[in-house]
Amino acid sequence: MKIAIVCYPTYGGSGIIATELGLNLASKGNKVHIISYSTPVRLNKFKENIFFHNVELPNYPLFEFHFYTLSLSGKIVEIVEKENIDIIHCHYAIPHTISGILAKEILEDFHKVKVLTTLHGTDVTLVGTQPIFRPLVRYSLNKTDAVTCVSEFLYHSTVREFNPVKPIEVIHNFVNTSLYRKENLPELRREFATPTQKIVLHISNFRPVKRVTDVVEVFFRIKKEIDAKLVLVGDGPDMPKVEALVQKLQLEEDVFFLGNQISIVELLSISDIFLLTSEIESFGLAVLEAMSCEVPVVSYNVGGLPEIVEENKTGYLVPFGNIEKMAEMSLALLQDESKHLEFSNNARLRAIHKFDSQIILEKYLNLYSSLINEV
Ligand code: GMT
Repeated sequence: MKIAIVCYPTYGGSGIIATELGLNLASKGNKVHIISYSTPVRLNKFKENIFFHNVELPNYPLFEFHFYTLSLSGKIVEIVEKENIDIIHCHYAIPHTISGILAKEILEDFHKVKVLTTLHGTDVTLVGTQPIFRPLVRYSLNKTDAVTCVSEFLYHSTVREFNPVKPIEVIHNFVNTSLYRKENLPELRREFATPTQKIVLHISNFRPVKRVTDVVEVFFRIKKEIDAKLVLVGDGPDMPKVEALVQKLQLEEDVFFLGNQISIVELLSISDIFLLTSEIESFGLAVLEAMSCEVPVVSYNVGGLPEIVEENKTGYLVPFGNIEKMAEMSLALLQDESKHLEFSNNARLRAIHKFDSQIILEKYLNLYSSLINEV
């Protein structure tokens, strides 16, 4: 099959899933063309059958603002024609599906192509519900040839918000469990902690929805009971608030700010627990990556997280905003070695049996085939 994948390139789950899907499809002999405004972070080395196409933004005195949606449409038209594409797979509705639908309409008389939309979360829950975008998301959902959601939670939110005419399939996000597996890295661990100290990890894009200050508050409470270090990976608008809180709580010696990191397997491999404090999370890809590397997760019980984290087996889900409870459950894991080991094993097994890339890839391949064969 020949597939064009349209996605965001930056540090965010939708771009990561889109790129990993592309890499998996390419490894099975499909031709994959990734279209975005810069090279996605996980497309960092040459791989057979996968190509990147950059969307250029035209400069003209009249165009005070860039027309990304239109430029993207133009690029999709070019690639579909040149590469004889079967499916345009748009990750995140705004603006990718709009551009995909426009490209399909432009090509209508001479090249038949299908548009598939994968909704990732905030394209429905936050961006999609803004009055300015709501009609655009509704249009996207009704005009695209098929829609998938990355969790049951997102499926129900989409039906509730948009009541779309087309059936929606849930295809969960995935992880390559062969690549995301715990490595033995004692030297790296020593750079962060002594053998008796515990390592608490958080990875996100530091946007308000992630509530990273809650992570610091939870760590502050953990630290009162046991010797531990907090490793923060990522960057974003809330970073100054997080830094200020670390200072206020006098945790400077115990918190590592690592910024954006391309390879996180090593950091997951040396961590004891993963904390996620988002107020909403349609899936929470970082949580799945942690589980695949045997790291138990403590998060708020929101969005699609209960579909991934199994309460009292692979981690704990605590009521939203309850920092005390999150600290208590984190300590329950960090202070009980046999429970920690049991949860670590359970987490890895759940990632392998339910969310491995090979299982999920089959679902996408079946959907692509049924779309191509549809008249
Ligand atoms: O949060 C966003 O707006 C970005 C978006 C993305 O592009 O990474 O995140 C969403 O998609 C991810 C991949 O499917 C999910 O793992 C995240 O849970 C989801 N974010 C939210 O629902 C807040």
